[in-house]
Amino acid sequence: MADRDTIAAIATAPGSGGVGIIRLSGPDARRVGESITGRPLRPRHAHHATFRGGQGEVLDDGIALYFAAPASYTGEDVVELQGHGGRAVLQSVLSRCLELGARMARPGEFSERAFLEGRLDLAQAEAVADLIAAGDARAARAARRALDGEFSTRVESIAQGLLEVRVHVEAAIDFADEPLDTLGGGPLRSRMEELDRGLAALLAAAERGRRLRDGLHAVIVGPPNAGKSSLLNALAGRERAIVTDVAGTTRDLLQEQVHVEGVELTLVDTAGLREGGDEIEREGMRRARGELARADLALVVLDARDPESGIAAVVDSIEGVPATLVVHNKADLLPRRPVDAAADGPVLVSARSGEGLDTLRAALARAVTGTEGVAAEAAGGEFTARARHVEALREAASELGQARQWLASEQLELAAEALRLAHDALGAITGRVDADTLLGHIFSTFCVGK
Ligand SMILES: Nc1nc2c(ncn2[C@@H]2O[C@H](COP(=O)(O)OP(=O)(O)O)[C@@H](O)[C@H]2O)c(=O)[nH]1
Ligand SMILES: [Mg+2]
Repeated sequence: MADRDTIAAIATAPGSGGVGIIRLSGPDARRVGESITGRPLRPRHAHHATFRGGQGEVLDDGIALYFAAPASYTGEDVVELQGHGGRAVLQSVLSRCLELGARMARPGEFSERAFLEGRLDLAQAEAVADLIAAGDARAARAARRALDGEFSTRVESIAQGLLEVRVHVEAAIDFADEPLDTLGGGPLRSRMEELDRGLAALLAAAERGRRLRDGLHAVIVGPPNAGKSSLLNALAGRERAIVTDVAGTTRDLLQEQVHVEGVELTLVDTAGLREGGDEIEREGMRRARGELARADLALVVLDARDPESGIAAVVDSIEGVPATLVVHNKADLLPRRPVDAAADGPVLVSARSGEGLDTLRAALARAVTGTEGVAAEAAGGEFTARARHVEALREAASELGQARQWLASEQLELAAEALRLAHDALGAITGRVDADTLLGHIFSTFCVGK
């Protein structure tokens, strides 16, 4: 790593703030920091210093911190110059760093170096970005757990199990004349079954983690005038959509990001679905149906006074949407309330009075992460994940399934290959793939006398 260059960037958000931080990482970080401050920098010591330009002119003053490799975020020498949080000031200090030989960092390059130096694995590095982007406390907690390695540890533990199974299978190949059962086939099979179950559980958790990170695409549908736009406004907490008592008011799609109980939702308001309408309205309905094709959830809004008549127009278009949540709106207009609200029945709300909205929010949050997600959050075991992770886990699960089939028909070489692919898929999540691991294990743990 000695040939790596030194990078610099403004680490604080653009705009003005009380404090602004310039971060340097790399072999020259200390030299650059010492030139700017004109004083030696001791590791892990806060130095009050004047930051100076090339002519000795004062650019700013503040605190300089030096973290000696490997005990730093990136694992390299790191210097932080904390000055005043103004753009011009920070820019002038940054320019001085570049004059002294540092290079502008690319986005994410500090975390990339942390990964390359083994300070973080890939899933953790991704969690850093997710933590910064987290829109609320629940998503932030989940990203924090992924960053702490909760997800990576579970991946690693299954990868370790796969490794042991691979070692066993590879060794058995050398004794191909003997039946597998005399070579420990029974325990091997049950071990693989156990790994299969572990992988399925981890996949489900990662799937929830992905929804928690990416949010959920929920499309509001229903007949005209049921109060779809009013409900969007009520959930968004602002008058986003135009509401009138003229049927066919909403024609275009309207999107709004909404947070419910820590989960991010993209709510899409659509034109009411009904027969007829003018050309614009029909185009609106066409768009509504198109939007439903990529929805995770259909939020079906019906008039509580007459839910049955509205549902007919909607029922065909929500076919194929993975989840549906039915809402009966305008509860305030009901002469009397139904007494038995079933837990999984329609949610009764009034977009006008706000009644029932909390129940609706809870139902939406459950729809995103499922009841397991709510339990996982309560147990403090939720973590964020990305589509890439979910894909890799799926691939690992499918290869492991293949391997079990090959093993059942005693096709050891094919089983070994499928296990290798499963193992590689898991390795891609944390970025810790190396062929030598297997070789190392085979030679260190087995003595087959050959
Ligand atoms: N009383 C009452 N009226 C509502 C409620 N929600 C919507 N409305 C009214 O119903 C009409 C249609 O509402 P809108 O949101 O435009 O319905 P959309 O066509 O489904 O989008 C408007 O006059 C709203 O003020 C509600 O909960 N209670
Ligand atoms: Mg509308």
